[in-house]
Amino acid sequence: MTQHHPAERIVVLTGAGISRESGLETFRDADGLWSRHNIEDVCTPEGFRRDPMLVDRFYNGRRAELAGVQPNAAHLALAELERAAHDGRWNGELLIVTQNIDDLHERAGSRNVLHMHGELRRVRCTSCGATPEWLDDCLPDTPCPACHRPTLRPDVVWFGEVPLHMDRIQTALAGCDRFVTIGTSGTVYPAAGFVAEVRDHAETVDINLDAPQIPTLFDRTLVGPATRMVPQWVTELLGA
Ligand code: BV8
Repeated sequence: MTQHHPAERIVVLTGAGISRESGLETFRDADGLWSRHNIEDVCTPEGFRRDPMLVDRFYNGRRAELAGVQPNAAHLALAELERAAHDGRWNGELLIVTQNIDDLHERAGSRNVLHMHGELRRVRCTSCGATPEWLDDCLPDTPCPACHRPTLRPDVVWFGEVPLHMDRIQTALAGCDRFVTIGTSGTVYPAAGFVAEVRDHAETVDINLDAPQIPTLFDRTLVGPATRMVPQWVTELLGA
């Protein structure tokens, strides 16, 4: 069986900005989530211990919002690129590493997606470890469907917690030829540190509404809304 050698392996890192035009808020934009919520209260394990109802309500609100939005042209363009690899129209390989907890990449048709900060559509039982899919509200006294104890929490990675799939991500970063960040402010680590890890062996591209704070980190920067820039970048890639 001949080993498939893709001409190029691309890792895309997405952040809240790719979902902005679907109607989901970002964190650090002026109208973002952190303008109305205190990170320490809703995005740390200490905050959850202190006031689980406040945290559950924060995630219940975002989960409910998810039901009312659709993937946008940027999510769809990335799904098209993965399909082109699958159909042999592009001799490459694509992995999406997302900091987002929404499911818009999957709903756009992407399969090869790693949610390093977890998923809004799942909860996790701190007693038995079950991570059932969860589309409704979850409250501090909601019983776990597996062990029936009231010990469910959002299945997301809070500040101070270890991001998910880091070994698979590090392997993909070490072997990639192109690293593209889309809609991320590059403030949260370890995701924000990925570009520095790949600069010596991969072409680095930043796609963002604003020019990056440290432009020298990227070989190329495409400035504009994701729904315009990502389809343009994919068309250019497939046309090459
Ligand atoms: C860890 C939960 C150890 C789910 C989130 C000091 C120095 C360095 C690091 C640290 C430090 N002190 C503490 C740390 C560690 C800390 C950290 O990085 N803190 C920062 C704030 C300094 N990190 C951690 O604790 C992480 N864990 O380090 O463990 C470890 C490390 C390595 C290996 C093993 C163990 C855990 C971090 C995860 C925290 N959880 N979310 C949820 O509620 O969603 S973080 C949160 O921020 C989201 O996940 C979000 O995705 C993420 C990053 O934000 P962005 O996605 O970039 O969104 P943002 O609003 O910031 O930016 C939006 C961008 O889109 C903007 O640039 C905007 O211009 C652009 N945009 C807007 N509209 C559009 C657009 N672009 C294109 N088109 C548009 N239309």
